[in-house]
Amino acid sequence: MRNMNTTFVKWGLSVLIATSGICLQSVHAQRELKTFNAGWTFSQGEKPDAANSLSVSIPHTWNTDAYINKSYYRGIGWYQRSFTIPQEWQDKQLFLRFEAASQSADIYINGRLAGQHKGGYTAFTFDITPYCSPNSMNTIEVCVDNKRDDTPPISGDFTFFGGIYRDVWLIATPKQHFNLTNMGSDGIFISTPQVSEQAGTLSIKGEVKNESTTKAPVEIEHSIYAPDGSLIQTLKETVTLKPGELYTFRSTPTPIKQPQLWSPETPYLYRIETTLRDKQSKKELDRLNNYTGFRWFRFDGNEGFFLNGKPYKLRGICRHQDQKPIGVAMTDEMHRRDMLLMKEMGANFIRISHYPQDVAILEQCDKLGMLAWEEIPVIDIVPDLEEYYNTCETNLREMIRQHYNHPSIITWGYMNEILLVTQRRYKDDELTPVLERTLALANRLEKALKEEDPYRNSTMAFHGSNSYNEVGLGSITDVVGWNLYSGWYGGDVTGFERFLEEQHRNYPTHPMIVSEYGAGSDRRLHSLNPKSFDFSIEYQQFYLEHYVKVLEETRYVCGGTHWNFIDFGSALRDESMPRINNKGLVYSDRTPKDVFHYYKAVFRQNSPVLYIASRDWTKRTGVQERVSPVVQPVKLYTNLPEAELFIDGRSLGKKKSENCVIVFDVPFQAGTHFLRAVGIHEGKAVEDGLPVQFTAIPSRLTVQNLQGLELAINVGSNCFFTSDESHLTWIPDRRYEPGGWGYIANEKSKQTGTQTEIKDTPDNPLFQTLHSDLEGYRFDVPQGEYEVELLLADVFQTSEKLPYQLGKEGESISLGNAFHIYINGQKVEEACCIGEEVGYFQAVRKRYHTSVKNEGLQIRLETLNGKSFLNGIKLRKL
Ligand code: GCB
Ligand code: CA
Repeated sequence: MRNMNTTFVKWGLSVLIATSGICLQSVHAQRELKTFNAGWTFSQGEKPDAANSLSVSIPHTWNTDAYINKSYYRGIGWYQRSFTIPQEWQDKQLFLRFEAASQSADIYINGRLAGQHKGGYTAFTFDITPYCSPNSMNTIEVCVDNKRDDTPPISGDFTFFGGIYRDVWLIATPKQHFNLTNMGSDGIFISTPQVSEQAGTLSIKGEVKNESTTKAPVEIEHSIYAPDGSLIQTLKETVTLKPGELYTFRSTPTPIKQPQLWSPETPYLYRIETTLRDKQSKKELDRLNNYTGFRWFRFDGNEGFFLNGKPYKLRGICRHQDQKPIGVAMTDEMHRRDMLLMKEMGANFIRISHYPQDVAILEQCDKLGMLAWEEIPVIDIVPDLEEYYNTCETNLREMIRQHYNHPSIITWGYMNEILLVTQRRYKDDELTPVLERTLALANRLEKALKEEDPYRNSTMAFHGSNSYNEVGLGSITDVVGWNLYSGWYGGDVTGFERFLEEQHRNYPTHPMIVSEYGAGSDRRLHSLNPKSFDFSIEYQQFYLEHYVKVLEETRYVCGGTHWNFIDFGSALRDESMPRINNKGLVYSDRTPKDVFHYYKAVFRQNSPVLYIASRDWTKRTGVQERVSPVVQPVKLYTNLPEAELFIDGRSLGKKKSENCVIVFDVPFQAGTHFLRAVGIHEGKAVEDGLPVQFTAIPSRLTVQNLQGLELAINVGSNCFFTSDESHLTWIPDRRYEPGGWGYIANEKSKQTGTQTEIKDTPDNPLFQTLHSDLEGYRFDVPQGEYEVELLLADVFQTSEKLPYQLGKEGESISLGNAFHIYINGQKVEEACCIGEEVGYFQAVRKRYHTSVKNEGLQIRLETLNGKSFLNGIKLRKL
């Protein structure tokens, strides 16, 4: 492999030079473009409402409410602004380009409909010249609608943010120009039909438009520049354009000898500058720059993926495009930042999921070196609606034409888990027509895809069910993607490799990508005994350490794309962080989770990674037996063969890494400790250091250690939960032992939980886990005055099952739970019936003051009807 750093520097310089060249010339260039983002007003509702409009600038979404409400606003929004046309533009052709408006847009200029577009993720450009008045104020109104059933997506595990959430551009060109209205593309299509180490062929196709009423003799020139900026070839063609003509040109440059191949490690880009000139005067009319790269690739059912003739594991991630709290109204630099982070992590592949994204993403893929799969959002189910099929096809063609020139793209996709909701909603005879229309749409999209782009592959993503093969979807695309969650939504992690083996055995010629795998995690939750669906940081690590190893070791799997790079917005999701799908490798604000560094250690074998994987858990708590240290595991992620860990300068020894993981048993005492890890790479020390604060909770309560102690227990859970609000840690539930404290259970008692959101608390996980039918809780405390706090939420009511909660059933019903609560024999709650009185899935906190003589402190629950339960308990000496 090449030294990445030098390549980067080299590349960086050449682009700098190239771009500054463009800037200088653009003063004289005939095409002018500027953002049209500022100065809009916005109002929500069927009709524009000037009285209730807000000033906004684009990018904009009206759906920041989706971080607060399940029922976020889906409907119509109106954008309005006015503008005048500069004197110099009077004879020009004017275009408005929207990079995206979700999910549909109708554009009115001076009250006349100037264009309509459906699809919330592809760009569109309209010629607005005929609608504008050159000498007076013009108004533009855009009606955007994010509640459409004829536009994909109609279902999916993410928020369908509405609004004009990507840049808008105003473009002025002379009457002769490259075609701007070919499905949102820039009218030039560059491909590399044959590439080898010896030569790379290029094909340039494009369209020129003559808007004038007279004929126009023009010349079209292509200049091809090498990655270092040197000109290597120029091709010229002259043509006389008829009035109104749309002329298609095709050029085949002489093959480039020994091209500098593009790869994630060597992202060499060739620039193709295409210039349109007036034939006589040589005056420049229009000019565009496109970048291409020479690479070839193939997906193989047995041997995996190959890039430029060599086996190449696709080490990837999927990426959504939002960021809490602003939603999808992201700036270009935010998109670019995401790509830099993925690159830093060592990824070489991105699944741009589940829809086309900002061109800033594609540009970064080309420049930084990241292979890409891009797709349209046909998700969960295909409706019975002709207009929907048409929109799907249009959106697919738009995506391909708009991003055609990006060498990073290797495959296009068009369906995700399309049988998931289908099979849940329809059974037997009812299912047949739905399967038929799904197959018909898949075949139609496959055909369109290959018409648009014969040089790339096609892909679909399936959920872990063989039915895709049985109904015939499995053989439509070139590559099959599997979204596999064994060990999360059901089963255990080894179900992952078993599924892959079985598929490979039965369909050995299908090239496979693991298009999704992931587990949720919440920084507030930690466990020494992690379990599936506990949302602890530790379970996500365990799950991913298993999956990544399998992906790395299984040759026939082309690669994987972790779900998802970010914690993303999904308004309908409940779980530990309602409205956020927290399977990210980085938090919403892009702070990396510790597990990001596991990927980094595995993916970046050539640069040393040594990382103490406890940034997500720097404030630890544990239960201490008298004065003995509390031993807790501390993990290192490293690609070094071994490393040593120190606590406060004292060595805990050296350990060998396995699968880029080392776990040390670290003895903690109350207070702040400094952890330091040291390893050796090529004779030089590699280090990492981290302060960890430890809080010790006494296993036996005494007058001394009760001073200032808040003994808080996350009843029903194996997890430590630290509240973001109070910073208090609620420790895992534990059984009472004489002299200590804990729960008293009987054979009916059960630790259980719910994924449903609990209202009126930011501390969802605390209330989502509970212990039912307990005898009670006991604390052997010395005499004194105490405050006892009980946390209660009745979750025994059926909750709606969401389609993407693969395999998870709704909660069991048990209405009318009622129980008495006693503290040291005194009844403090008579027939406590939280569900009926306060509401189900509702957080309740109750505090009681009590005096203890010699008997210790006992909380007892006595069931009257249904179940008794306790979600959390806290004890404090007054
Ligand atoms: C899937 C879906 C994706 C979901 C993901 C999940 O299979 O394709 O859209 O977000 O699972 O987290 O459940
Ligand atoms: Ca709990």
